[in-house]
Amino acid sequence: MSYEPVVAIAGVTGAVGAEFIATMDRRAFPVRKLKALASARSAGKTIDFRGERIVIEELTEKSFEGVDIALFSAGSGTSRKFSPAAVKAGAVVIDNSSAFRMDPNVPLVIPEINAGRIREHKGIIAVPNCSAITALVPLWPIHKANRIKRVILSTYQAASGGGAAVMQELVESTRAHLEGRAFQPKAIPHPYAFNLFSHNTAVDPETGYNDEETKVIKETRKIFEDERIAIGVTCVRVPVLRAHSEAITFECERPITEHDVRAILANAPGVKIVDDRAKNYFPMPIDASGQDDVLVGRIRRDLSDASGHSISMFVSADQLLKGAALNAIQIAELAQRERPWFRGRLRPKLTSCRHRTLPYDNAIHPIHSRWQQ
Ligand code: NAP
Ligand code: 2RA
Repeated sequence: MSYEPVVAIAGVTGAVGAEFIATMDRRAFPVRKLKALASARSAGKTIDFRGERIVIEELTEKSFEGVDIALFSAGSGTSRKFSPAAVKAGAVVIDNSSAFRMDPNVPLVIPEINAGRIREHKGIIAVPNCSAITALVPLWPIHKANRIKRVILSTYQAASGGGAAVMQELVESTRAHLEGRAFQPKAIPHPYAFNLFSHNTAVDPETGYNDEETKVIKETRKIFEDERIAIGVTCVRVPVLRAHSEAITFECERPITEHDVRAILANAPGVKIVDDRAKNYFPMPIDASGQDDVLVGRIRRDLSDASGHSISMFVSADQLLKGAALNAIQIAELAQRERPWFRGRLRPKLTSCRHRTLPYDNAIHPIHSRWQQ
């Protein structure tokens, strides 16, 4: 008999929450029962899931009785406050916020890179920052083939990265601008229509780096398990509704050509090459939106490095999907498939499976082919 978990979504009314529902449906993720959780503001509203109308409940510490998998996407404060109760109730928390990412006891997982880390969880598995995921899915197979010493990346981050309210602000401020009306910014601190601005997270007065940039640097080192990798990041919010893009230049330990990179990425899980010089057709957020892969193009030699160790490229990915909901559901699929590694109710089976080899023990592992179908 197949195992069907009880799933709770904390933040079901948000931009990521809506994609949890859509992604579970699209991938036919087995769900015995869905608990829809949000703030008191949304309690009593309903969502539709697989033909059923589900009433949204206020998230409280009592929300997790009988829950196997708790998908959190309601801000880091909410994750910090309620995840312990979910873990105590026996659920595995898959958290999209930054609350636990750098906790040494919490695996920080991009399944295409380090799926095996899931086995080490103590109740919480963290989904990395979406700008980090977008860069690291294509950089990892290159790093495996020829260690990357240094990365410089600049982001072009969509409104959707800031949540439903920021998307709405982009639409409303653009409409107001076109109609010649004044618009008072509410969700972000700057005018958004026909503008861009440095990422709207706090800036460290000492270093000049904002929180988003610091997350990319720290999380890359944790996921790659490489503290020596040198990273320079500039994060910028652009007036694109959905899907982040990034200009990335990287330097490898040994010489590397654009042909090497294309050959590596041609078979890389979660990557699609979009690189048509003749048609000047490269990754665009409009093409990245609503699909699972990180689109990679403009693969070319970095002319500023005469040694031939450096490559530049441009990528786009739907950060609501691969940067958040899809990555979380991929983790849930692995955890569900390997459910003896769960805690709580499923813990009794753990002992008998402790020494079993998982299918994803190698860095690039066989189950990727199934994800790509
Ligand atoms: P959003 O559209 O603003 O949605 C926020 C959600 O959190 C809503 O469902 C909201 O419920 C709920 N919420 C807020 N405060 C709550 C509380 N005290 N108790 C219970 N629920 C509460 O934001 P989002 O873009 O979906 O992002 C949510 C989380 O995912 C954040 O931690 C964000 O950093 C992370 N994340 C987002 C992205 C992205 O691309 N957007 C990518 C990676 C990670 P109400 O509707 O009831 O207020
Ligand atoms: C952003 N990284 O785009 C975030 C998603 N929460 O702001």
